[in-house]
Amino acid sequence: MTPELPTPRFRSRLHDERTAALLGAALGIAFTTCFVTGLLSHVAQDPHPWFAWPTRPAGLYRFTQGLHVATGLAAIPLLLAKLWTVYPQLFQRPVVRSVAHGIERLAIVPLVAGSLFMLFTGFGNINLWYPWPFNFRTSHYWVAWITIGALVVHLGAKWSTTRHALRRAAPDAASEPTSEPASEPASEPASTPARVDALGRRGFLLAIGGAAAGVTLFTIGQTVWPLRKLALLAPRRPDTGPQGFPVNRTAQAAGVESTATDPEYRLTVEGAVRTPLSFSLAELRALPHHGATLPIACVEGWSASRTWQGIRVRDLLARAGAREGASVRVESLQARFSYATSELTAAQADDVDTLLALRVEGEELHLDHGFPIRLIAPNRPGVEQTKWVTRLVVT
Ligand SMILES: Nc1nc2c(c(=O)[nH]1)N[C@H]1C(S)=C(S)[C@@H](COP(=O)(O)O)O[C@H]1N2
Ligand SMILES: [Mo]
Repeated sequence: MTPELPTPRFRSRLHDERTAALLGAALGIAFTTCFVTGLLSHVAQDPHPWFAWPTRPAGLYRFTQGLHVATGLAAIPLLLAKLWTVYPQLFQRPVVRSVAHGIERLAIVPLVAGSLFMLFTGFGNINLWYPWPFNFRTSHYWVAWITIGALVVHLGAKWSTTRHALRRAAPDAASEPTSEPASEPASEPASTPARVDALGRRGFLLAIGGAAAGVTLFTIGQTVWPLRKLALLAPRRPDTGPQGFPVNRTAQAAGVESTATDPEYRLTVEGAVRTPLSFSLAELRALPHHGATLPIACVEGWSASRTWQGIRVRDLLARAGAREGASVRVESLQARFSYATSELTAAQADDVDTLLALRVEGEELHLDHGFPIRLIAPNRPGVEQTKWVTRLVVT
């Protein structure tokens, strides 16, 4: 087998193939899960003509997006450890041994750069921290494809090495000789990282596995309710905020404090309808109400399930004489913001649990949760659960 260790400087077993293979396998699983759940999130947000994101199960998006953020976060310590394990290969000589080897090494560039980009931008996004000039969603989406493409090339190139390294029983630390490089630059000082070496591979992997598990344990409570008290590292706790659950954008930040509390407030139903409708808040309160227990599942990974009471969108559509199979644009009082409106597909508009909610857990909605009314519908990304709704446009 070709030696992977280029210089005596990197004799540490933490840089060997088995360590790299184990971390690589863990990363492969995390990245694949993160990629698939990320694609689902895009499908859920941009309806595709050939794939309708279902309205049931109601908590599906909560699960897939919770998994997306959890696997992305767990991948951060794994990726840093993996990069540290394999960085000696940067000094491998000759730089390129063959065409296949050249392609394999070239694919490392988009793989490493893409992975760092994905984890960094994702981490920034869940903290509502955007220290970059480009659009998060578009770049996070396209770089994901580049990264996963590079990962496929990398897996193809490393498949047999990895399998071999994983199959081999963990060798005894004292007896196994470190593979020697074919050519070694004599000038390299032999400075073994002794402290880490003493830790051994098992200790290193345990520490990294522990870090990944710890990150998961201390953030997953943002979406797994029983673990909410442990969500110490998560930017949001699902039980914190007005009425006991989080707010992403307050009424003040959205600039709707006065319009939402204006006595002249009205909800209108217009567009492709036989009878356009218009209601005051008092009239909305007098309409038949229904209850539904549904989560808000933010794309940033937190979620909170609540029991909402409000008016069924399908009832309003029937009253307005909308055709069967109509879709609906839901508009907020909020101006000039890409998420101030959202679309309901025909299936979503027709669902018995798609509500314009006036109340949550029996209380009138807090202004920051969308007073006087907000949209809440099953299996929708949180960003599409529009607050401060003032108009339904039927299409
Ligand atoms: N009009 C409007 N609606 C909105 C938002 C917004 O910024 N403006 N934020 C959305 C996002 S990103 C989420 S996760 C939920 C949060 O709902 P909550 O504040 O009631 O918890 O509201 C959604 N509805
Ligand atoms: Mo959100």
